[in-house]
Amino acid sequence: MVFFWRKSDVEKKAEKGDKNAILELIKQGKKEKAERILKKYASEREDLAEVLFELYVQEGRLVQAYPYLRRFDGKIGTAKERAKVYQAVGDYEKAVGEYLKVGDFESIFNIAKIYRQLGKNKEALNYAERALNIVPYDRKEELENFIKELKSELGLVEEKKESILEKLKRGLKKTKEVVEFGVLFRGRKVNEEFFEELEEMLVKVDIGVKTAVDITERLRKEAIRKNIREGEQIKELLKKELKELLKNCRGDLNIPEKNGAVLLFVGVNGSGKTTTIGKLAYQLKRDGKKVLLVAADTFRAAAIEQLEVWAKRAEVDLVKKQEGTDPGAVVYEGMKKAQEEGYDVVLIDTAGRLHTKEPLINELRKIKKVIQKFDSEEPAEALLVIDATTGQNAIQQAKVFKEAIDITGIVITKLDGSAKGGAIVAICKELKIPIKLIGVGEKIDDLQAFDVNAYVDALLD
Ligand SMILES: Nc1nc2c(ncn2[C@@H]2O[C@H](COP(=O)(O)OP(=O)(O)O)[C@@H](O)[C@H]2O)c(=O)[nH]1
Ligand SMILES: [Mg+2]
Repeated sequence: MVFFWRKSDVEKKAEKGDKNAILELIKQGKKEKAERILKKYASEREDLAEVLFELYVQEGRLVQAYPYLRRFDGKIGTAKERAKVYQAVGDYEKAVGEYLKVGDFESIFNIAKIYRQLGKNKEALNYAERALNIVPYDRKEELENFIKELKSELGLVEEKKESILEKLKRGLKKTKEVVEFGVLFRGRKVNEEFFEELEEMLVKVDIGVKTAVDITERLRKEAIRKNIREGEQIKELLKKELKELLKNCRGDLNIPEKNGAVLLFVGVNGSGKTTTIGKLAYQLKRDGKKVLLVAADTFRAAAIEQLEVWAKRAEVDLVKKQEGTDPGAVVYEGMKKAQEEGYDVVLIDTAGRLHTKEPLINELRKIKKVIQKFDSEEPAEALLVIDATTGQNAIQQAKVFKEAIDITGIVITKLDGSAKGGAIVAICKELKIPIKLIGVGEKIDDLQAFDVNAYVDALLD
């Protein structure tokens, strides 16, 4: 609507509270006059309060707009205007409510900023991530920086997750430093010298002399038959050989779905039993299992304490008794607790003093007997833990433990600290027991299933 007023008429009518006249005054730029008139009526008349409210908002005088908003119970202005006013006076709850009604990028981002200001970083992150779905191109960087800062304040700075292969490569670093397969294969001509070097390297990584000689011999023949001249091609053949050799060397951990599945860990002192139990407990707990640790290595107090530290780290329960207690008695208590309190998995730590062979064997047999008093089908696994740095010597140790108890699987630890990453091949060939887990570091998530393809690729690439 367009009105043609004579100046005096406009002012007169405006003074009497005529809304159109007041709007005309504002249009003419006489905002101060309009404001003075509006203030006179605004506490009574909602339509004029709204005009005044909008006048204030447009001029950025948000605090002055607030009383009218309150007076009319949040019913004047647009949701966006109301949100801005509430935010300006610190009525954050109402501001968030109004911004949510608007729902555009700016509003959702503003909510995130409000929460951050209030120190509620989690909520802030939640809304910032919602805003990310609707962010216009030119605001993206700003929002992403905001999110980055929040995450870092929340301690959520995402460490890039290492893939299994990357972790394995890191784990095999030492082996690969000593024996540089990469250098051998890259750009080398395939001749007798090449095969001699290859054989030497295979021996060095401890896959076993006979295996090394056999494999090299097969590759020699293959190279002639297929007229192979490039090292890279031999690498692929060697990978195939090793994968074939290891094909039957892996196994999955057997944890039956029932109450009180038992995993018994045996192995010489220092092989990594306690550490492995800690890492595994953490994984099982993360998978939603109720896990109980049993400290049946009672020979030294420090061994019990070490398991206790891991139990805390993995946030699982622990059964322990005093140093020197009969391990059978600790296992008894653990099994009883597991049964009574419905634990899914029981991980039992044991002592492994090889120089006392007979007592060791008796102790393990007794532990097994105690377990079977509770459940004749257990233990589901008796895992022999082997330190990779001992290389093929581990095979001798394994024989002692096999005398005492049926070993159902092998855990190879410290692959990261060993230059003998190839010992897995020898151990597998010799013992014919599946390798179920490998340890590639001292951290809680440095334990993985044995993946033959990943292992061979990591060793040779
Ligand atoms: N680098 C490395 N160290 C390990 C690994 N597993 C265990 N260890 C270390 O080996 C040492 C002995 O381990 P421990 O669990 O106490 O062996 P246990 O005597 O068989 O219980 C500890 O210092 C562990 O931190 C592994 O996979 N990598
Ligand atoms: Mg231990």
